[in-house]
Amino acid sequence: MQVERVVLRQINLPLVSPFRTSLGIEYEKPALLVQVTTSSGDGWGESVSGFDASYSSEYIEGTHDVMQRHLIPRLLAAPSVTASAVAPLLAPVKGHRMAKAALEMAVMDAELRSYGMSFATSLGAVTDRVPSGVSVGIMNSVPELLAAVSGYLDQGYRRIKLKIEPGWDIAPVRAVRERFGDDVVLQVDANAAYTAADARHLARLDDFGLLLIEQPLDEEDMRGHAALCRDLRTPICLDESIVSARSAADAIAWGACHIVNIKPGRVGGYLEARRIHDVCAASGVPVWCGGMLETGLGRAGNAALAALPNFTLTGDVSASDRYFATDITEPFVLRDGHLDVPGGPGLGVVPIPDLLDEVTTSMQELVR
Ligand code: OSB
Ligand code: MG
Repeated sequence: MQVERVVLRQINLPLVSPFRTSLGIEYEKPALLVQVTTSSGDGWGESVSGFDASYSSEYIEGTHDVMQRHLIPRLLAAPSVTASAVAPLLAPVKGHRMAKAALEMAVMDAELRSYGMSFATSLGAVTDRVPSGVSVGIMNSVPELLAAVSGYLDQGYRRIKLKIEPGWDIAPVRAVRERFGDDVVLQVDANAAYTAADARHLARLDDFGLLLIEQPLDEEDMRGHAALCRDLRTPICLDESIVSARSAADAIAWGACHIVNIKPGRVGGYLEARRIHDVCAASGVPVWCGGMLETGLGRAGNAALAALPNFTLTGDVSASDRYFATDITEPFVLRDGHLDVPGGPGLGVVPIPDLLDEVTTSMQELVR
């Protein structure tokens, strides 16, 4: 299959409520979408890079730039491309995993559609629905947080993740535990807001029966995370630190995590995400699927990934209405606390043209 044309489209979707983390506050969700036209049909991809470079070094304008200058020319010049060939083809360009992930996703969507095969089947899914968790941002007050958590539990979410930072950690976690009880599956995510010197403070979270603490320290602080693994009773999960199957294998070997959050965008695509799943499975390390407030496109792929056998923990794959009043695809809905894994060819969803046009802020076409 040959890539004949790539359309880059930046969109901006308003969020139903602001999402605050230790990294900052987001009112809207930008995304860079990729539409490839190949000799075997079209495919869609979504980059998870954001406005600023706060979560990782990648950001949407940088993603756009490296795609058009360095990555897409390689795709267009290749005599034959398959999803599996995308990463090797783009490997001479260092880094930029979010950009590479979106391009691989689009090629994979086109390829699988041409076979009539779903992402789920192709990746090795073993279920047709996945339990849904929700990531709850930092709020202005504990009562506001309790109201938000109460609403999500009423909707049926199976697991609550609280964003934490210094000054918003022990008290909100205690309040949620006291109000909703020990049966609520509860975890926290610090997005690297602490340092090794905070170990004693973080150990106070051990009182609350948390499933895990996600990325407490800097993404490069492997020794610090290994020390926390030894000193805390609560399991440590890595997000930002895990950028490849190799880094996952290293983190496990160094005792730097008990659990891994897998985000396809962060690790260069669904195929590397599956390799991380496999490495973790071989080491007895459970994984779960993270999220980056994706549109229905990324959500479709994430739901498929989350259906693999070692995704034994509930992911941040929430329903579309947790994020957007109107998604750009048919919305994902919560049924009995689960999302259905799309079973149609490729991602199993496509953007709805009118909805897409409404939120598009710029477009660029590159041809062979
Ligand atoms: O650390 O998991 C994170 C959103 C943006 C950037 C980083 C993170 C998140 C989330 C949201 O927690 C998860 C979701 O998509 O619901
Ligand atoms: Mg995280």
